[in-house]
Amino acid sequence: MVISSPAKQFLQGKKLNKIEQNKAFKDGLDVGDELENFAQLGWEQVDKTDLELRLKWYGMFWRPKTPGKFMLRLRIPNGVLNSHQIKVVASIVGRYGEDGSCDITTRQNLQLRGVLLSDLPEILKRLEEAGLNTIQSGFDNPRNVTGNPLAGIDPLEIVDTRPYTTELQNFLTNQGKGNHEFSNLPRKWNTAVAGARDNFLLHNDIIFHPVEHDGVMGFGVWLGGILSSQMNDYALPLNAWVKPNEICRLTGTILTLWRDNGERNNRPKGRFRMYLDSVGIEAFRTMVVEKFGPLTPDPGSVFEDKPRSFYGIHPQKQTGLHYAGMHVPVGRLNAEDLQDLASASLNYGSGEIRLTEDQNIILVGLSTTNLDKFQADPLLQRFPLEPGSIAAGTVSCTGNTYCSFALTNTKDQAMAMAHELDAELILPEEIKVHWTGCPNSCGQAYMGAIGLTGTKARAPNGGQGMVEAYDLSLEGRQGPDAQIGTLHRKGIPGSELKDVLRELLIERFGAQPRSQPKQNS
Ligand code: SRM
Ligand code: SF4
Repeated sequence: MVISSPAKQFLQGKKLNKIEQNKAFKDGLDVGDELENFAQLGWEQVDKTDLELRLKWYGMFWRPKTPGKFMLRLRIPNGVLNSHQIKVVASIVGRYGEDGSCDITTRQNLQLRGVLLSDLPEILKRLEEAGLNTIQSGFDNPRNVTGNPLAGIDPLEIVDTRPYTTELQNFLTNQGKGNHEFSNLPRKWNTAVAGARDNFLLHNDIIFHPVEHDGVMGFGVWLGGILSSQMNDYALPLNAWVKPNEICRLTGTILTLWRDNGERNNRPKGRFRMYLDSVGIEAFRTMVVEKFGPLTPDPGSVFEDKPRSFYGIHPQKQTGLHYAGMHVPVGRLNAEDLQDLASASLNYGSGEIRLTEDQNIILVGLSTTNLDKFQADPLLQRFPLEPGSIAAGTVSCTGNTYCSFALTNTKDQAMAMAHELDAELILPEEIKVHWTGCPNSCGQAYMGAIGLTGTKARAPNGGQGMVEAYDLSLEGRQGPDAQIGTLHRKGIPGSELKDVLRELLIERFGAQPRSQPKQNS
């Protein structure tokens, strides 16, 4: 086995699965010099492994469902976008007509659809000019760094997470140029920084949670959150506290330990959490200390408050300014939507938008004098400030329109279900319903009060063959009494799902049938 670069000596002597062999033979970042050539050749002529694997290091995902029309995943640390960036994304998506669209992802990020390989070099250039990036956003790389969506405007914030999410992104990606130190990890790596007591991010591989020690603000460190087909669990405390200027070095230390020692043969066992469990958190802490130096014990970083709902208009910490939480049904936007949102952010706010992990948006910097005009804008019919309780908490992964792992059409079904159930039921509060099209759990099913994981089941009522179905989990929670959901029922055929959900919502979540079904607009 030829190992491509001296930096990859950590692979020497290890048993490598097929994917690892391909990564070792040629690093994903190495296709960077070939993008112009690929664009000219066309996808049919590009080496299959470069096309289907290595292009992901540049955010470009081959879609077997739509051959030749790629998905392009950006990196948007902390989910902060300005109106110019939104317009650039709109114009990229817009050129692909019906094929072009954009999804807000469960990592506070955007993915563009319909992208042609011939356009990639020019698109990357335009994104870079706008201060956006796609580098190492997929596969065995450090993913988009998430933070408090209200960073810098949050009346309840402990620290503004933006400088830290940006610093971490720059560290992990070598200022967006691509970082060979972390371009060949055993699997993906998720980083997050909390900024307020209710920022719940324990599903990430590393979480920095703000807490003071001896009057100095720093971060408690939590490790090993995972949602996957193999296991679902929240992060464990490392019992370590670091100063803000140490977060990158600590992340680098931990990443290097896992990169060098993690599983490279049995791919499902390659995730950081499996490595952490195999070593044990205490022993791992000792390994970190050996490389990093002494660690201060965590003075008590805990996730104290239940996550807030962002919907509606709320005061910012800046007097006279407000933010507006708007619902984007299952996070899907087209070019016109993006243009309209960019215009609204300029007309009413400071020209900035935030993306949330729940696949919604927050408009920032609305002055009191603009609120009436804003509330009368027809845009709010598309992206309401007060969606129904079920729509409000609905999160969905991509599903079978574009994802070849998907066993179900999550986004369309999630949207239709929320619409119908909100029309029939009144709930006392917003409820988290997380839909995911397969056990990979991109839609974070086990974090939801109700989690729906796509599967196949026998057709009901003696029908022929297999049909789309869902495994249903319950009682996933974020906040102080956090817990991962537990499986409640397996294989509910799609045609029976609505009745099952309706009954559960009434019995367990205090839903009341409306006397007259609500007329949804
Ligand atoms: Fe994911 C793979 C979509 C967040 C766990 N994920 C995929 C792929 C790339 C599979 C593929 O090639 O088709 C999906 C692309 C479909 C498409 O065309 O859009 C995909 N994942 C997504 C997104 C878009 C879901 C969404 O609709 O929001 C999210 C993109 C985030 C981003 O911007 O970077 C997304 N994926 C997640 C999350 C949630 C999170 O990060 O908080 C998880 C669970 C958390 C975790 O990783 O622990 C997640 N995705 C996976 C896995 C399972 C990993 C595992 O260890 O088993 C896979 C499969 C894999 O990696 O082999 C996967
Ligand atoms: Fe695709 Fe499965 Fe992820 Fe949904 S959960 S986007 S179906 S890989």
